[in-house]
Amino acid sequence: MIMDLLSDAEAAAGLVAEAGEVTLVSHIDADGICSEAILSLALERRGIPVHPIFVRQLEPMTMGTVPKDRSFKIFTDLGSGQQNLLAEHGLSEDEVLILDHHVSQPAGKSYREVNALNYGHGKLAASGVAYLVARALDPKNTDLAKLAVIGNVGDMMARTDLGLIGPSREIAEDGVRHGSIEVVKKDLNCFGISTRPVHLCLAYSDDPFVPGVTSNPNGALQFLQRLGVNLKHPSGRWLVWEEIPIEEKRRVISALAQQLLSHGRSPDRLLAEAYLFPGETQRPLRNASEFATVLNACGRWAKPTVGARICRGDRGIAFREAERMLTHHRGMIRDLLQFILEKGVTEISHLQHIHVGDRFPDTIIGIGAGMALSRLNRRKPILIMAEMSDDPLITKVSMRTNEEMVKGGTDLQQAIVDATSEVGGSGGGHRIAAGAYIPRELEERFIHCVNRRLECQNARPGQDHR
Ligand SMILES: [Mn+2]
Repeated sequence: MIMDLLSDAEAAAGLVAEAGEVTLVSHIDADGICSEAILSLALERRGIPVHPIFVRQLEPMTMGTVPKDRSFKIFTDLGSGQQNLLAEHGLSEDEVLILDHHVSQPAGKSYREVNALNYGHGKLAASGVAYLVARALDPKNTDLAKLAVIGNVGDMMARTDLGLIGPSREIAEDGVRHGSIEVVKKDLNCFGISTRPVHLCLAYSDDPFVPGVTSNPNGALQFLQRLGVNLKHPSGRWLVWEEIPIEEKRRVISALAQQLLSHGRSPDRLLAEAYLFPGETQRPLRNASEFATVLNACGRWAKPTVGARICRGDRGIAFREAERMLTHHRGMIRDLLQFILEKGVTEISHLQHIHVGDRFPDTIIGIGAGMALSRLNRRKPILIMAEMSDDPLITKVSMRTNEEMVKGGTDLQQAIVDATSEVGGSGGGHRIAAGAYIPRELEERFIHCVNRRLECQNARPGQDHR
């Protein structure tokens, strides 16, 4: 049966419109925070009271925060995979709506669900689904397209294809028509175009890996100086990529392409589509990926509601609090990166792994691992483990790989799901980044299970394909 995403979003909007009051349960990451903001704003505009609840994951303990009352329960960016918990909690089919993009696991009851995956859309995050429902509720809600784009970019929906595709791309077009989004078709595929000094922006980016520039701030600085690019503002501060004149941007891009080609590497991933918000005065909020990072920092430091207020337009108290969290977040990640590089990873046949114990919060280990990977063996995924502060029997696992390995057949989501089915625990994610919670005493076995899976995925391990 071919299901139609838009008509199901309309049906969902019909359900929502009839609700007397709503309890909205959402995830704490950028996609979850944007999903919450989109739906809450759309509901408030109709005069429907909303009570939002943010959870790190939906499990028996957090289900306890979902009230057993007469409110209509909407789950965003979670719920599809935990329908058994909803049923155990005693939620009936007519009081629940799930808007999600994680693999659906029906459990007895047939809860109403709009899940991008069920329509064959692998690149539409929950905030995109929430937006389609909000737009069906009232066409005026197209001002919320910006939040959907932030959520989608935050969930890496634009990563593999170097831009949003399908329904999420159309949502970005809504934002362009509304005037809140500017789409730059061929911008530098780089994080930090609105906040980082240009040489650091280049040095900290590893997709693609540019020899002499990536992970090499001094090399990047010299590279730009040789091109005669003006890197400083008359006041003496560093310019950011966004501020560089277009002719100089072109010069940098073609020099980077040359650099890649001269090292026998492909310039395919040098450019990507960027989603800018010209109306924003605060630099970290001027493009989708940096806005998403601000929201993720709020979520990871247990302040999702601060992110939610920023989504609603707060550029005062909430934004300043988020900035402090971001500074703290970056400092912590820098320490983690240094720790990984100094302690060193253990390399086995198809992956490299490290355990950070209780030194770092489990919510940031994946980011640190991703950053460390470009300075380690780039042909093997990294697996990082941390103790869970609230449960000593559980270990949090994060894995990261890069686009080159994904192209070669690596699929971390599959490897992690298969390994958890053997060892126990739960896991999921994407090809390029995945995570799991596993029993602590089975760490070693888990590592070897994942290693075996990766071996199957890549028939010619450790060989140079270049
Ligand atoms: Mn999501």
